[in-house]
Amino acid sequence: MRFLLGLRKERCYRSVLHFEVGKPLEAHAFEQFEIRDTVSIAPGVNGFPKVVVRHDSGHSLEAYLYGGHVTSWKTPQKEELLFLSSRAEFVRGKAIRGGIPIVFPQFGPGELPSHGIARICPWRLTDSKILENKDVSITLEMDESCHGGLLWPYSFLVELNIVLGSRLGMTMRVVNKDDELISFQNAFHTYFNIGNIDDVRIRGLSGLSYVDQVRNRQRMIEEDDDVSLRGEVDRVYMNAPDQLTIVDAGRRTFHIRKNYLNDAVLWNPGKERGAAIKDLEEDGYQRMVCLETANVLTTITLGPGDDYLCSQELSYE
Ligand code: TA6
Repeated sequence: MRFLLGLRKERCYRSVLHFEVGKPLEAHAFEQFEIRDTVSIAPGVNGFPKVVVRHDSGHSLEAYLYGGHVTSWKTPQKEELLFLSSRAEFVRGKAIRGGIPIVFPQFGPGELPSHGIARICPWRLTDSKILENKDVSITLEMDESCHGGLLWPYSFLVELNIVLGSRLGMTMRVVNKDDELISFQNAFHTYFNIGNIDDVRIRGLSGLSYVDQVRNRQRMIEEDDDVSLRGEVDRVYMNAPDQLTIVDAGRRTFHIRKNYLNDAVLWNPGKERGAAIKDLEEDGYQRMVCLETANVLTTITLGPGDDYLCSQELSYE
């Protein structure tokens, strides 16, 4: 693995007037990856294929091939740990609101659709297995063929390995298959399911410098050990520590561990902005918090043939 941080390559994006998102995927194309009582492929909302994974501990998850998108992660007591909007739209060309969208190769506004193309492309299931420690692993991948090579004019591969045990591990591997440098941003844009935003505190951010997206991208320093969210919050924390915590008072605590992801994004739209998001319920903002492990202010640049790996691991108590 070899990668350079911080370089940005300028390249003209092809102008695309009409964009068709990949070819439709059929669940039965991936039946060979089913494992009895452990991994199954089923039609999800609007017939979009989803992979359902069950672990011996009773934990389960669902991942849509559309977007390589984990939409559900449940405890053995069937309590949902991720927030998924009941108004989420499962339509081609639109991202699913909630779960764990994969952001790649662009985070913010730019030439590409918001948060890039990975979350609006069909992915393929390429592997499933039960590991020696009994955790269940599935692997999905996407490349330029998923969007016809139109939106991002490079040859690449993104592999997403998802491991379910009593924790949820996700590893993203990006391979540069082009003969030029590629530069990108990426993120696991996790929507955590919480009781009420007023009761939530984030730990691990104290002392960090952040860009405040709701205050004209001002640079600020986080002064709080326990960060609360009042109103709209949209911040990119630089050089965030690899261990972060969400305390959802009286309910549960989430632990987030990241590797080779430099930044952490904290987002909640608050009441007014939340109400303006069509695919979010009016009170949806109260029941979700996004704490994203990301490269936003950091850009990853890969030379031809090089690859890059990063991961996050989620657990709770
Ligand atoms: O990650 C934070 C953020 O970029 C916010 O600025 C907010 O707009 C959010 O993600 C959701 O973006 P989306 O494109 O999914 O509506």
